[in-house]
Amino acid sequence: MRVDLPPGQRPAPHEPFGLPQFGGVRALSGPGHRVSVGGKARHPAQFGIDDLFGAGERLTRTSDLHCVTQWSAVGLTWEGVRFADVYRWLAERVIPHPGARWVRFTGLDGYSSTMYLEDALAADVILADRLSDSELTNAFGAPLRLVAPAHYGYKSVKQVCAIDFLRSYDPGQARIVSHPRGRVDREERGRLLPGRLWRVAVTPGQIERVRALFRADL
Ligand SMILES: Nc1nc2c(c(=O)[nH]1)N[C@H]1C(S)=C(S)[C@@H](COP(=O)(O)O)O[C@H]1N2
Ligand SMILES: [Mo]
Repeated sequence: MRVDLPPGQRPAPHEPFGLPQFGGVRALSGPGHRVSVGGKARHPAQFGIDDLFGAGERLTRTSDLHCVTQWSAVGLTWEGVRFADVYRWLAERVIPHPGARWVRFTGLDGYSSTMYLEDALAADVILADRLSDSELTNAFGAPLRLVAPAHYGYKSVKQVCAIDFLRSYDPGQARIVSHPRGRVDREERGRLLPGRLWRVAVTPGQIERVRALFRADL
């Protein structure tokens, strides 16, 4: 087992890794799954996954997933296309407002998380439809999920059904607890406390209390 996890992270204690127990996993919306793209945009529209995937080269990338509640899943191999390629394709069609510097992803369960657009355009951020050489399962985000490895897991929205360009940050389901940027290397765990304090104050055993107190999904 690799031991070079970022500060304050430990290996996920369970297999399969992750949070499906917290995310409200929804059944697939069927082969005709559409993604609504809009927000501050001139021509909001809906697109199929094939449309979005036609925007870029399909690639396979291995990365780690760091949940802010301190577990990390290492060596996950995702397949998909870069969000940056999809964005360029979309931008020509929906025409986002030039001042829209944030992008919100929403899942079928209603969960949403907003990334700083510039962060989402990094080369390692992909929209994935496959994990470990298999189709994604619903629990891990089928039919389409975001994978933003440099950011805490709360940015990696599963079952993406909407992408909205925004002029300001929307905390979504992570409420005031989440950090607008959420970068792991800066330990931007949340807005309320600096990362290193967060880590000490919010131990994995206390996370349920934080979730209940702020009604936050993390
Ligand atoms: N649609 C949706 N996406 C979501 C969540 C969720 O509850 N619903 N939880 C987020 C959080 S907090 C984390 S850590 C990761 C966990 O990803 P996994 O379930 O694939 O492990 O999904 C993120 N994406
Ligand atoms: Mo998380």
